Amino acid sequence: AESRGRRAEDGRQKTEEKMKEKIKIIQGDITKLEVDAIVNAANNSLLGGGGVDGAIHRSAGPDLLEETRKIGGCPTGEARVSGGYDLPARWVIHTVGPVWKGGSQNEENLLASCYRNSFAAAVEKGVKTVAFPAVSAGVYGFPLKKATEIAMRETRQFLENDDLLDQVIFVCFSQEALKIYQETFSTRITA
Ligand code: AR6
Repeated sequence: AESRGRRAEDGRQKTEEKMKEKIKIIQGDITKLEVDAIVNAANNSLLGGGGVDGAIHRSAGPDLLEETRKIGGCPTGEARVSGGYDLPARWVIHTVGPVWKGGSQNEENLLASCYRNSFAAAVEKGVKTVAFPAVSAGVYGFPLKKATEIAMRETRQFLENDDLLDQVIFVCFSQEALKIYQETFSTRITA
């Protein structure tokens, strides 16, 4: 029983080391990152909008809109991939988060699906490094702390079962978001 306990503890430590190595939390503008893919917090039309979506379309240039027009939209909780065009990132993974309506409209599961489907899309393209904004936590009103917990949980689950990604970067726009992400990382990932 003692060695079983030790093995379980070794396993936990290994997971923790892997998470610390692969997950990075930074403050900044996601459009500036030289990663294989950045995730966009899009809307169902995929035709652009405000927030991070607007910033991504502005930096990528009009060819992005031309491609997303052809994709023809995306249901909430799913993800679609386009090129990055003038962005430093090679790919944009467009995911559509839920609008927060108080929590009784399946919002948490839909947001978890955004992360799962974005990871699946990243794997499909052979991406090694991917950056996420706080999907749904802006205009769509999802409480940031709760959104962060879902993001961390899904990322941990993915990284535990898959060795295809080298780096997952959470990009926080504000200092406040940075603090929440860092706190959630210490309680959810390395606790
Ligand atoms: N880099 C990183 N994060 C950013 C950036 C940036 N350049 N700009 C904003 N954020 P939001 P949502 C943060 O509103 O809530 C659009 O109109 C921001 O501070 O962009 O999913 C779409 O077209 C926040 O923490 O996305 C949809 O209609 C996070 O990104 C709708 O907004 C997400 O905020 C989607 O709303």
